[in-house]
Amino acid sequence: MIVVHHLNNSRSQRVLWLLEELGLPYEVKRYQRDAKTMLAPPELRAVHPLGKSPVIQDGGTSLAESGAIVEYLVARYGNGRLIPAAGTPERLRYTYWMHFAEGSAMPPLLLKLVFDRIEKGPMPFFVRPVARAIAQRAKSSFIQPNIDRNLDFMEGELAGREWFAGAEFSAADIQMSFPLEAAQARGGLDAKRPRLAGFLERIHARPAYRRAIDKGGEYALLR
Ligand SMILES: N[C@@H](CCC(=O)N[C@@H](CS)C(=O)NCC(=O)O)C(=O)O
Repeated sequence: MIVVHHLNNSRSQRVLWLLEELGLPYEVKRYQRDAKTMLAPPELRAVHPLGKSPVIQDGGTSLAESGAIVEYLVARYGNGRLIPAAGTPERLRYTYWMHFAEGSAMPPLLLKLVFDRIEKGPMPFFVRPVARAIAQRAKSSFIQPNIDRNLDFMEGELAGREWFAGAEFSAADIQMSFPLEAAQARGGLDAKRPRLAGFLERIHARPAYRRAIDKGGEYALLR
C-alpha cells in the first residue's frame, strides 16, 4: 500500500490527485501546519530529514520531492497513462513542464509569500517603515515582474493546446497545478489570463481532483 505523508494546504495535494487519476489504493498520513508559522510539524522530520511534504512510502521505497514522486508513480504504475509517448514533441514538453513547475514557476511565488509575511508580520514599530520599504521594493522590482513574465509565458504556451504537453491531459498538468493555484491565490493570476484561468477550471472539474480534495481535507492555498 502506498502511504502519502500529506500536509494540509500543500503540494502533496498533487500526489493524492495523481493517485486518484491512476485509480491506485493509498493511505494518507495527515500532518497539520503550525497555525502561526505555517511550517510543517516536527513529526515530518522522522519521515524525511528535510521535514517537508510530500513524501511517499511504497514498500521499501521512500521518496520526497513532488516531481520525483509524480515521475516514479507514472513510471511504476501508469502503464503508459498520463505520459506522452517517448520520442515525441509532446514528451519533451511533458519533461519541460514537469521541471518548470518547481524549478521556475514556484521560486518567485515563494518569495512573494515570504515578503508579504515580512511586510505584514509583527515587528517593533520603528523597524516597520524600513522593513515595509524593503519588502515592497523586492516585490515591485524583482518578484512580481518575474511572476508576471512566467504567467505571460504559460498563457502563451496554452494557445492552441488544451494541456501543457499537448492535446492530452498528462501528469505534467498535475505538477503544474500547484504553481498556478498559488499564482491565483497570491500572484495576480485572474481572468485577464483566460487560458490559464480555463486550465484551472478544467482541472478543478475533474472527478479525480474532487476525490483527492475529499481525501486530503483542507486545501486553501496560503496568501
Ligand atoms: N520542491 C519540493 C518542495 C517541498 C515543500 O516545500 N513543501 C512544503 C509544502 S507546499 C512544506 O512542506 N512546507 C512546510 C515547511 O517548510 O515546514 C517539492 O516539490 O516537493
